[in-house]
Amino acid sequence: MPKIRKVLVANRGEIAIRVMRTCKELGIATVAVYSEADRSALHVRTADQAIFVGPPPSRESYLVQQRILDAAKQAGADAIHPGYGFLSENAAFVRACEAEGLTFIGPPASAMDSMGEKTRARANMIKAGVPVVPGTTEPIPSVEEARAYVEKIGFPVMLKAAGGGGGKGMRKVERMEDFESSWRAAKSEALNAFGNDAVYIEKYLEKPHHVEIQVFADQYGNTIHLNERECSAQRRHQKVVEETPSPILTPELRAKMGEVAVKAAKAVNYVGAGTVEFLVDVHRNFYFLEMNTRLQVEHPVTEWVTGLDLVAMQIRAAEGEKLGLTEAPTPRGHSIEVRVYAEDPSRNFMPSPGKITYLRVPGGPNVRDDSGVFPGYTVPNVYDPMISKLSVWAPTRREAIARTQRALSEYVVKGITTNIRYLKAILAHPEFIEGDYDTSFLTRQHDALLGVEDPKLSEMALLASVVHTYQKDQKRAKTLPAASGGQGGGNGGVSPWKQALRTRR
Ligand code: MV4
Repeated sequence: MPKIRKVLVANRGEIAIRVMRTCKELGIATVAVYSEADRSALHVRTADQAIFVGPPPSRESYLVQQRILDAAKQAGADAIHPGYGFLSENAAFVRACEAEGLTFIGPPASAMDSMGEKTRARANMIKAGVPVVPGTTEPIPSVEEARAYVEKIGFPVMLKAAGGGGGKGMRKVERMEDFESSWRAAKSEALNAFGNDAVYIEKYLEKPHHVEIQVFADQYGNTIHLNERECSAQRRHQKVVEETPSPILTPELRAKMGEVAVKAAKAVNYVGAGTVEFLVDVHRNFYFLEMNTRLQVEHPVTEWVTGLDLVAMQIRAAEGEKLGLTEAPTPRGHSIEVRVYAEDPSRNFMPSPGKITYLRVPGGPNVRDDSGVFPGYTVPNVYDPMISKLSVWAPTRREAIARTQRALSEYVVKGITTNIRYLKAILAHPEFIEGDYDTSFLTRQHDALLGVEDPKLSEMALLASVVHTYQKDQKRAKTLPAASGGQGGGNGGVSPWKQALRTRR
């Protein structure tokens, strides 16, 4: 198989830049694609060459397969790296690349087919001996049959869309009275999100942890795992903080989950970088949830503790090189990643696009900032508002938390609102520091993490400011000639504490 000499990166933002960085180190030329909204984006400036692919909406640019293929041919690229999202898990696109003689840097289309549809993936995993969450392996054809099944397994249950994962078309149901309306809601949401209204049923797991295993395979069936990532800090099925090792895994559980993840990957003849997601329940039983057939956002934490470059490994695997490793490297130290978003936590995390007028990026020992922005850049409102992933390494978890806090305190973004304060609050929260936070953590601690004012503290602050103002006025009254109206400094004789209350309320 020939070496890859020129890669078209079919993505934007930080991940496009991440992929190009490794390409450069390997002496591989890079081609960016960009939409109308990304003319001045950093990934365009980072690439050796850039090709326009259409209007701002990704449906009309980054997702148009033929435009991406045409761009690759026009540039003379021999391979396409899809990043994450967009076309990265689209089996039809993989086949189209192959038909055009382009190397797709990722798994084969057949592996995507085996894992893309959730009920099929569950059936495949059961056949391979991988534990899945108890439930059905077929979509349920009617609400009557669904009810009958739930009578058998008991409440609570989770209705899930067969067409895709990520929490869309998902409904928890606790009582038969709610079943029919939840069933309808799940079906219509599933149809909306995936164009497929098929829904299946799982037993509901209480307060599970989300732990995922990174796997890697070459084209010759050599498959290993690269340990886990703890991803339980999520809100609305968006990961916010990821870390490795997971504070809840023992070496035994890690080995067991790693072995099962390798079994899952082998069962679908996986090639390249993939992730097997598990839910871990309170008894530390683990169940297959889904497999992500792509390089994931949070891959840097795995790179930190293994010392590997996952993008370089993807490229070598695509070139047909044999995997150098025969087993999981023992993870070294601890790594944490936080996702920096252009969003306003105090306004229900509404995206906050706009111009970055000032930017200071953290640095120093063992700090990595995977960013897609620069000072003067305008964050567009048509794409995901994640502007950077900040990741750190330290010998221990405690030190990694301290280092993340230190790095976050160096981060200054002006002109737009970010979630940086929210991230600091998560890392300072006793439940996070304790290390046993489950997937309900961010929802349960919503108010505490937003720094919703403690009424007692704000009353104290008010009192302090009143006393301060009063003392200042007293001092001025002694040193300066009296202002008109006498005491109170020209405020019509209104006492300072009343003034303070007026301005506050
Ligand atoms: C579950 C579950 C409890 N029981 N399935 C959410 C996203 C999707 N990937 C699967 N999800 C869940 N599936 C059963 N049978 C709880 C969740 C869940 C969750 C999972 C991972 C991370 C965050 C979460 C937040 C709420 C619910």
